Amino acid sequence: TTQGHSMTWKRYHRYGDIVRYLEYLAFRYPNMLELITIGHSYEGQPIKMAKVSTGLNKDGERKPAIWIDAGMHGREWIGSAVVTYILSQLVERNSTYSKLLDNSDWMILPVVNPDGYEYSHISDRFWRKTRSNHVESQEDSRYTPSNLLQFVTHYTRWFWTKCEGVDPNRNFAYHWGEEKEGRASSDPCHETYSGPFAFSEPETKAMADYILANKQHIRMYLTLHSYSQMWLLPWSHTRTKPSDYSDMINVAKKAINAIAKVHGTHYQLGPVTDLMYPISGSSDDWAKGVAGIKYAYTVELRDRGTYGFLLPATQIVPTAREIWAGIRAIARLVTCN
Ligand code: ING
Ligand code: ZN
Repeated sequence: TTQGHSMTWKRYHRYGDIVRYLEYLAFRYPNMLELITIGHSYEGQPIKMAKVSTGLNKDGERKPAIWIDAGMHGREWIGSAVVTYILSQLVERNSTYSKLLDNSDWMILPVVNPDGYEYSHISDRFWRKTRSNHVESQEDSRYTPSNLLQFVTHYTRWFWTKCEGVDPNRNFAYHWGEEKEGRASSDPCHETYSGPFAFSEPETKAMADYILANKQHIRMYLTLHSYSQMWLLPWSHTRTKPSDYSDMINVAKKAINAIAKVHGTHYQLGPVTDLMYPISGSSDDWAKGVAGIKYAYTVELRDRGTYGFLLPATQIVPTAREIWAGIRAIARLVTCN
């Protein structure tokens, strides 16, 4: 096309289109956008993060940054569409957002799990996990005369169920692998398999390494999921509240109020333990508990179940507009010293 990329926000795009758009932005706006390959997926795809910055602040220091990731779960396409929309606003409409960019840097990772994202486009629309294989290395997958039964059972189960992959949002190294009453499983064939060990997945490891190396600059951690329209805050692994819980709630309230003003969309606010169930090894808990980022949130985007993961593409722009309004409403609050 004449515009140099194929992103439309009128349909959902494959990972290749998203990467080409990031490359286009890096080429077209080299003074604002740096494209960083933070690692590679299990299947070898590059994991690309866009860092948006208009340079040092007036005191010659790096500006406080806001991190946003999406596409941790394959089937949750809306998140990646929303963050690329946010990127397009920040970068291609930078004069509108010059005040915002004077005070903050942005680190935007559109697809944390490119293997799962692509698999959900090509093979299984409802694929959630990564695409690694931790089962073949298990003992019962090798035949010996004494384990014939286990061997046959193993491969029968392997054939009929979806045992590949790990749930990235159970794979972070903070209270990892605690099953409790919650939804994290040690069964590789389960949707919420937490992996053989924390950060077993190259995708979560790459993200965590990058965040740790830059944690002193990051003031807010946002991870976009879908669906159910909720603005969730830590802790996710326990019903205990963080000591600065009221600060976190106050900021989040401003976000959901700003969201509601755009199209009247209502987002519920609370810890995931109240609104859903306790979960161990999630990225928001890790961002707060290990990386020490005070404002760490998981946002569950549209809708509330009418279409669920199959959210029509006509809702990309409305969803993106309201979420961008919500994030802008709190960006200044979290970045002023
Ligand atoms: N939901 C999240 C999940 O990973 C969640 C819910 C929120 C977990 C916050 C942990 C922390 O299960 C989706 N849709 O993935
Ligand atoms: Zn998710």
